[in-house]
Amino acid sequence: MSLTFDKKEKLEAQCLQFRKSLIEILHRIQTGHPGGSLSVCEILVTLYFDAANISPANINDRDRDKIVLCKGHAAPMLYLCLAEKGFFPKEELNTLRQIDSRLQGHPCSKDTPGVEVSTGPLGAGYPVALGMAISDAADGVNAYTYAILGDGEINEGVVWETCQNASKFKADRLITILDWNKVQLDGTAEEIMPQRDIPGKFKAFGYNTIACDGHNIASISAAINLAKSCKGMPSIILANTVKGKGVSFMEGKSAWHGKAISDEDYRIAMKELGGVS
Ligand SMILES: Cc1ncc(C[n+]2csc(CCOP(=O)(O)OP(=O)(O)O)c2C)c(N)n1
Ligand SMILES: [Mg+2]
Repeated sequence: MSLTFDKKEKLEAQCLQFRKSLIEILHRIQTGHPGGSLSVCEILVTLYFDAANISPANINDRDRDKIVLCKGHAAPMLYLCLAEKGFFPKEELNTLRQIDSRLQGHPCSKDTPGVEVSTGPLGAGYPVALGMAISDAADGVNAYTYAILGDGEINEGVVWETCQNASKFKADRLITILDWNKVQLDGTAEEIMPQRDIPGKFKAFGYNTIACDGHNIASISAAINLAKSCKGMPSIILANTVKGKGVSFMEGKSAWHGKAISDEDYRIAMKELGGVS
């Protein structure tokens, strides 16, 4: 289904609100991962609030969609989505990364309602997502599994083992989205490990590749629709993104992968985002 103008505007407003909440929470707790959370914002919002059939009401249903945030360090943005969906009270967001909180630095499926797979070790979530998609297909379940990878994450060998299998098993119900911000933990992707032709590599592994603007809700939504229409092979959406998107001094900077937000940084960031609301 294509996105209506009203829905697109609503989701854009949601993204801005999440960016503000993220900066507020991470400033308060003086820890966490702003860069990769800001980068994946529109991808998660499009999935949770439009494309994917998933909610607290259907979480125990076999035929609902699944969302696996493989790049688990972006957990704060995932938690904002889950709280907004009603998986847990929004007040709980204030306990992020505290001892005994259900909202740890990386998502835990055992403790946190709505978290599909525990992730954090890069690459480890992807084969699990594929297994879910294959198992759904084998059981005739009418559902999609969405897996979100980071570009640093795809340096993990297990990602490519998963690709081989996704291709072999014609996993057309696995829709992978690459948060392609070209920046990793302490440098650019190019500096850390030249990755060469990423679309060409996925194509060589038997994937249908689709490009989109990962900060444009309509572009992400259209890419998901294209992926859904592709049969007999897995699809990957190469979502062009900017690490730290929305806060000028964080954009494209690996330093903001996981850095505490000072009072001054907080003041500037919130001003740029339009102030506390
Ligand atoms: C197996 C493994 N190695 C190293 C790390 C440490 N680490 C956490 S995030 C990260 C960089 C990830 O970069 P990317 O996938 O591009 O994420 P994003 O830019 O979207 O934040 C690294 C090296 C880890 N979590 N798991
Ligand atoms: Mg990256």
